[in-house]
Amino acid sequence: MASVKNGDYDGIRNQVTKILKRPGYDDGSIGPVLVRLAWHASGTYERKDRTGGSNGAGMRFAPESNDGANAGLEHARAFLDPIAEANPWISYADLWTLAGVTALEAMGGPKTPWKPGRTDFKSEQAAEAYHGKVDGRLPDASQGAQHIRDVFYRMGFSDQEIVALSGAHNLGRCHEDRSGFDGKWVVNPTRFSNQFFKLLLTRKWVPRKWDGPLQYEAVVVGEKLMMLETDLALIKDPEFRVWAEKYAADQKLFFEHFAAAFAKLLELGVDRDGSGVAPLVKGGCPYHAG
Ligand code: DDH
Repeated sequence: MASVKNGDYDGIRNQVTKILKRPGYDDGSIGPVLVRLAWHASGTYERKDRTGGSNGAGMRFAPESNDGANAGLEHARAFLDPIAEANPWISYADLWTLAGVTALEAMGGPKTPWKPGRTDFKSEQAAEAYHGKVDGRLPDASQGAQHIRDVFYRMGFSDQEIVALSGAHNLGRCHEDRSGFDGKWVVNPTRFSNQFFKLLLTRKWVPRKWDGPLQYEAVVVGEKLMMLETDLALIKDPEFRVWAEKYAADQKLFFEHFAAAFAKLLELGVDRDGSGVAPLVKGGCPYHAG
């Protein structure tokens, strides 16, 4: 991998775009798992004490790297390592989040505003001193609306933003050896769209009969699609359902809301100082603390 000039983030975007296609891996693209990496790197945020979030790239260290919810993301990180090694000037925290927005756009999704400035923890001890323990903060797919709200309200998201973000399940698939779940949500999982919401609302979802954890399948010949308990909560809960219906009917609205909520997610806990750098100071940037 060649290097690009210090500060050339478009050059990094190009390098990410070039490695997305990967015949033989899942559905032929590493795009979905890169989006998931950006989300899990950021989704540990706790607004009360301003810990967690993408700054620091704590997932390189235990216990975050060993969190069951992050199983499989070692592949996503490894896919990006050659870019990190060729360009030591970019932080892992910036690279992971930039790769997520780049992959989303390359798969037909909206352009998500993204800013650099994240810095990296130097060690596991530094990560723990700053964040405390962030493992166990990501959502559990076997639970319902209350759990989803507990997790996303903790980060400062609204019901509308929760439903928009959940539309990321237009992409990728579940892997039995990672989460225990199996299958994809939509027919074309490497193309971003509002299909997830359309399928959620129009198919009859029944529990799959298998030895694995509870998940749902639609009984339509020729389609082998799945939903998680947390996905179904988006239509069972009346407030969530209002947004699921709007997004199923209006892809443009979904894209706008998704890009805004995804950008907000990637910014959580990234408190930049006057020079545009987000220092790893306990409790966030001293200028904003309190
Ligand atoms: Fe997700 N997700 N996700 N998800 N997610 C999985 C895969 C992917 C939950 C559980 C799972 C978001 C929200 C939730 C993506 C993006 C996003 C898998 C399967 C599980 C389980 C993992 C595996 O086996 O490899 C739960 C629960 C929630 C919830 O909100 C309650 C959000 C907000 C996003 C986002 O990006 C904004 C993507 C992409 C994937 C596909 C990954 C892949 O490898 O393919």
